[in-house]
Amino acid sequence: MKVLLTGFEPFDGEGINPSWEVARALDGWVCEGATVHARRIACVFGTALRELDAAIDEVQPQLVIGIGQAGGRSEVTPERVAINIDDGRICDNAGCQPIDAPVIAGAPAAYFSSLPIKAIVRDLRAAGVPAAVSNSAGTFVCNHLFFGLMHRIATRPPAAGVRGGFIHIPYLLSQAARFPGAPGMTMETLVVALRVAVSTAIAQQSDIAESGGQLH
Ligand code: PCA
Repeated sequence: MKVLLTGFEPFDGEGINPSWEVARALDGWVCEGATVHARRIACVFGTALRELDAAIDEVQPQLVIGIGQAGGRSEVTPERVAINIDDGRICDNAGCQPIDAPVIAGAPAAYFSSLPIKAIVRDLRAAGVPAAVSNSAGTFVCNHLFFGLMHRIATRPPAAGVRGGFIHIPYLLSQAARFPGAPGMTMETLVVALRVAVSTAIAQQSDIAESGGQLH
């Protein structure tokens, strides 16, 4: 089994993006027989989806977890839903700022994550990591990537039983230090968090495989 973990390049004037730092820290990690493959994605509308498509074609994963920075959040937050809207509060890294545009014209309004988001939150908290389900991934490039991922899984499954979703993570402490009052987490905590999320998602995959594809 292969797991694709994506992280984003820095954006909005930051020099670092914890999502890529944590993804690449887990590159090559073997969890319950599954190997993690990390890929860095541009923080650019459109390009991000082309890079995701190429990574899925190359890796052929059974599980895809996108990771993104959510500056200001104090918890690790598995996202429940991706919506079919691009609406940039700021420009992306190519200077584009779509407003009220669909991610994919003609696609459904929204897709739900197929990760076990409640189980991930439970296991994160048990591991001592502050966590909560989030009901909005925003309308910037993270939601764009999440929506594109779920649309691809729904319409062009790379393999039977592929599951996917998105997890937002807080600033690293070094970033938070530049915004007084903003919460942050250590790299160590973020690495633990993503290890827990991946292993909980894999455990769910194994349960599904053993039950012949039926969720229970
Ligand atoms: N966070 C942004 C885009 C890239 C990232 O890491 C977002 O939440 O949309």
